[in-house]
Amino acid sequence: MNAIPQTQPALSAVPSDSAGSATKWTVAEVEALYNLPLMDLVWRAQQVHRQHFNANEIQRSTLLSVKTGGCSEDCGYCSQSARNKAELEREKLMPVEEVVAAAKKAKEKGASRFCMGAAWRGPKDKDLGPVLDMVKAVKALGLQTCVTLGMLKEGQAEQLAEAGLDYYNHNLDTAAEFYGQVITTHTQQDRIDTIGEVRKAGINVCSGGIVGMGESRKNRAALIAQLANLNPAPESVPINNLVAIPGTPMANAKGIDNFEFVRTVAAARITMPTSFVRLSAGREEMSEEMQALCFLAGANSMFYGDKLLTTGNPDVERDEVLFEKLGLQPI
Ligand code: SAM
Ligand code: DTB
Ligand code: SF4
Repeated sequence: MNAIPQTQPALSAVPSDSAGSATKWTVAEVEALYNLPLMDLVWRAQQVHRQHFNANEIQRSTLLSVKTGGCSEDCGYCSQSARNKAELEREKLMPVEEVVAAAKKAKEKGASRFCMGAAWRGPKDKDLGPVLDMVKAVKALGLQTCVTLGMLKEGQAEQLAEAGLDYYNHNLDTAAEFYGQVITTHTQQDRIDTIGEVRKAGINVCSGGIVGMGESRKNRAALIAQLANLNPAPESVPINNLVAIPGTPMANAKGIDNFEFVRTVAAARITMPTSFVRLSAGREEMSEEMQALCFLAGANSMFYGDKLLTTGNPDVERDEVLFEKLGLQPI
């Protein structure tokens, strides 16, 4: 029998100063990854993934919106912006006991991390106290803790660190060049500054973005390069596929092709080899096969639980079936 020739992926896309301590990626280098044939791109992502992780393991985080709606910001994708017209019941900050009850359930169902989200531009000092109590109580259950509260003022990250916070989620969301078309009430630099505060306090950074908002491939590559060039790169990188919510300016966004989403996951994996890449919003609309492709491309984390913040997520039973079919184990 003839040996089947093994084609090697073109290795033109390598980071420009990979000999340096922090690997820097140019936008062109990340675009070159996107331009690889899909099989070669996924093969490369798999190789990188397996150097640093067990490819059969998936980390699971459960989300809870602890303060819903009425946000002052104008993020075009978000149901929780007071400026958007999405149908949503505003809710005050949840009592700590209710948060703890939800965290207990999440732990019983197999989540390892509990992420509490608040629809704020940033927390007022009076709001931070109850959130610190939530962090302490959830941590006491033996769960990793994560919060996403918007922009932090000096000193707030330290208070969160003292309460035992493990992760702070704050996404760069989209490329600097596209940011102003999605959000005008704060800048991407504001977000970078908050990530700096989080780092300074010694909390792990969870930062990623959203695709499918009408951005170009170059914009997507620029976002990935920017995340990878944060020094160090975020420990956790959520890749959200836009959930087009009626009443938001993005309600009729065209979205991106599934394979373009897979390419984005692969580019994140290759450029951030030791980070957890999270298959985030948009999973409810994805087939089992599409999700498996994302795992093959290096995604090794997901939101687990019937709800994201205000929109749906595959229910836990459906996810268990998928894990079983794919032989995936929780971390
Ligand atoms: N207010 C805080 C903030 O903006 O960081 C925390 C909550 S905010 C809803 C968290 C993240 O969810 C956003 O940065 C965005 O990446 C993601 N997100 C929000 N709405 C989304 C949607 N419709 N589709 C996909 N991702 C979304
Ligand atoms: C992240 O990157 N995605 C999560 C979490 N971090 C907070 C939120 C997704 C929200 C999707 C739309 C919604 O449910 O409102
Ligand atoms: Fe507010 Fe965050 Fe939604 Fe923007 S993404 S409107 S900051 S809750």
